[in-house]
Amino acid sequence: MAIERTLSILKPDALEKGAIGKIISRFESNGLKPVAIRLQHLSQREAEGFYAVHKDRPFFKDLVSFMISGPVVLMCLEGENAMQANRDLMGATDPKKAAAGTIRADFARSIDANTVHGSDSVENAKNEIAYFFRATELFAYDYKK
Ligand code: IDP
Ligand code: MG
Repeated sequence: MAIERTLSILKPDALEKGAIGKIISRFESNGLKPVAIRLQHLSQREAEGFYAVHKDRPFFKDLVSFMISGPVVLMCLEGENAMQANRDLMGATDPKKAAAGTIRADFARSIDANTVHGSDSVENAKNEIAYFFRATELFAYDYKK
């Protein structure tokens, strides 16, 4: 299987709860290595741009206001099958429907405050990583060592 990269965002509720360490630990113990990490308070423009695909959905306004309600942790994760591996660890969008043991089942309180974002395709992952990180900010692990 190929080494892939995906974008993860720990949403404001993750920081509010003091849960970022526990969540990052789940990534690390499941073969997902951070290759870039930054804590940032997104502006409205940045959040709207990131979620532009959802701009016509009824929840768009609430989603953007939640995402700028506090700082987030932006991360590029790398590992085998990273996009799907991250989605599996996250669980379903609605925490009520998320499988037991997933991040959203364990930490999220609602579909709005659902703790984590993860890219949903390898193609989208490339664009989402480039939206927040310059190529020079991504650490290149040497897997031959
Ligand atoms: P995902 O985060 O699991 O990929 P998306 O469908 O891409 O889910 O939606 C982006 C975000 O928008 C979700 O994480 C969630 O916070 C919010 N969202 C999605 N659907 C709803 C909804 O029906 N009501 C309220 N918020 C929603
Ligand atoms: Mg999505």
